[in-house]
Amino acid sequence: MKPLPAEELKEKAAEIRQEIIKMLVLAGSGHSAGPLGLADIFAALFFNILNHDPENPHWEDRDRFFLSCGHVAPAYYATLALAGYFPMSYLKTLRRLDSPLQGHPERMKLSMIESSSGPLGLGLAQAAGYAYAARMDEARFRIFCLTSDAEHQEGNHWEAVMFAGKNKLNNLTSFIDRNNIQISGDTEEIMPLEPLRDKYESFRWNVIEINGHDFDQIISAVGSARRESDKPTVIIAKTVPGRGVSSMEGKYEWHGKAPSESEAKQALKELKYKK
Ligand SMILES: Cc1ncc(C[n+]2csc(CCOP(=O)(O)OP(=O)(O)O)c2C)c(N)n1
Ligand SMILES: [Mg+2]
Repeated sequence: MKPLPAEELKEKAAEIRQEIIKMLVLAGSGHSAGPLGLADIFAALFFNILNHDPENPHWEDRDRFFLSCGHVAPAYYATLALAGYFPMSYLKTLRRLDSPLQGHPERMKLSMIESSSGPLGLGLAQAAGYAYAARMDEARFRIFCLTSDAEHQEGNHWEAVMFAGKNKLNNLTSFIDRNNIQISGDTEEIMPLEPLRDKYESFRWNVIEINGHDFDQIISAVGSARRESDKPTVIIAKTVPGRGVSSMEGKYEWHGKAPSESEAKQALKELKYKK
């Protein structure tokens, strides 16, 4: 796909956020905070960074994207629909029993995605294994992973961090959604994750910290990752959970809750795209 400039990415992110709200209110359940906070990163990935072709989803040279924190599925689904992977009408079926769009992404129902996810802490191991195999194959594509911050409380995630560092997987770029919330509160109160930078550096990773709502920073961080010759890169993206909806911003209570009809109406008003 042709990369979109930052101004158009802003518009795409606004559309993603609106679709998230519309999907969630119809479904009557699901995750609001994480998906809204990640809309900018999804827009940057699928409309600028990734080398992919929605008309040829299994193209061999496509970049591979692994969504590790599957509960942010509404943002992923809205992005895939807007990119043209499936009709927008699918979004109305979120979480229905017969829908391809389950509460967490399921590869058996959506063949264009690389993996199913939902159980936290598994995606980086999948992405790192793929990156290792891709290097053996001398493949030209790159491997991307999106993880949440609370996934860093899972032991097996750190095995993948160790494996990727040891094997100098410079074809692997992982994002952390550093929104400081998890299901029941603040990450630093429940199980402190800091200092994240030092931890990754000690596992031999290249670490970049950015504002996860700034398109120039997101794109330029991936540019530096591409230039890295012997380390995997982690991009610690600081985001605001619930971004764009004032009543949800920064509140862990919106981790796994859908808006009511009146809340959704208000949210959609706030999310109208302004140039
Ligand atoms: C292995 C595992 N344990 C527990 C859960 C239940 N669970 C879903 S999301 C979540 C934590 C949410 O924190 P984070 O991943 O940072 O997501 P955010 O709230 O920022 O969207 C938990 C414990 C799960 N999906 N997988
Ligand atoms: Mg979080």
